[in-house]
Amino acid sequence: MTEKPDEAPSLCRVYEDRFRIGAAVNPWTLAKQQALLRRHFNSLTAENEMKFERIHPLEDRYDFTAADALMAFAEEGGMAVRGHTLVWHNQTPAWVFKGPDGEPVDRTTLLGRMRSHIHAVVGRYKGRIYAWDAVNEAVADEGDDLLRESPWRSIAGDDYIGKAFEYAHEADPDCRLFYNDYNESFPAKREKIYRLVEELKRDNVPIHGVGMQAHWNLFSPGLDDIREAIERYASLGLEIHITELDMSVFAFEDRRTDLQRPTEEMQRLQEERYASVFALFREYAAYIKSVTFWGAADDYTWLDGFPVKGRKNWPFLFDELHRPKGAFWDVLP
Ligand code: HAH
Repeated sequence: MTEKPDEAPSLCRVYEDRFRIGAAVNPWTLAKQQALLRRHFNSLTAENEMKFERIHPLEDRYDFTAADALMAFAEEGGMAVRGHTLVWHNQTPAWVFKGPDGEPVDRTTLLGRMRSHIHAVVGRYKGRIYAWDAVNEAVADEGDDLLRESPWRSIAGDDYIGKAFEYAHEADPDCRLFYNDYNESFPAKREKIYRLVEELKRDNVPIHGVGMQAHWNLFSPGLDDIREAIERYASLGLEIHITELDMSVFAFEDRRTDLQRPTEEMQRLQEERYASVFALFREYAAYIKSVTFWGAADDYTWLDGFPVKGRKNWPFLFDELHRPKGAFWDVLP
């Protein structure tokens, strides 16, 4: 594909009748990628700045500085904001689960803390955040257990999930609330996520959507599995958001660290993959209302540190200098 940076259409504009195009940002990318973000994205998500540990590091201390700055950037540019995340087993400070004696608190105390946190955060941005990941990654990857072990679960019980949705719904009844997870397209995990969400719906929990993280790579998951996952989640009568899309150039088991740039073969495969997943997103645009990348351009990605520390990755549609890659042209409708 030839690159035509000057003629590149705005990605969010060409998709505006179908779904929002989002990017996860942090204070560094918000500064460095300003022009790119303004031109191609109409939704923003905080990569870290709205997580529990950042916003509420101590019981009596909230810090909204970075989150407010993101909101201001988005609102100045007429961009929407997608919230991430309220209740998760990671990036949650230890104080949440402990009493003054250092011992685990009881269920009532923990649910009270969850409710205060959710009311403070969701309430602060009421009417300004169109969707929140109310609960992130609660399903177990392996084994027969539906839910993963976590202090939320061991202290509050399995219905901590429903409670998170309830509290968020009290704080902003118009906000769309999502259950968000990874490996969402692998059949075994897909069925667990399906069961969880089906149970939540049966219990009249205010859940409005499933977030498919979509941390994918050049080889996996297969297109048929992605399609099947979309259909399965859509069959619950819920909205679908693609919440954390990136297309790693490495297979998950590939731990090589010697590449200075993506190979020609990687670029070709990435173009094909992006073309086919966006064709799929267009096909299911009646259900998919938002497609957020977990970053914007190849100069910054969390994949530079995961799963191999310090290994560069190139997972996006824009290169390290913010120029549209071949894959950019291939996702246009
Ligand atoms: C996501 N987890 C998280 O939702 C997001 O908040 C974080 O910034 C990056 C990725 C994906 C994930 C994980 O946490 C553990 C294993 C595999 C994938």
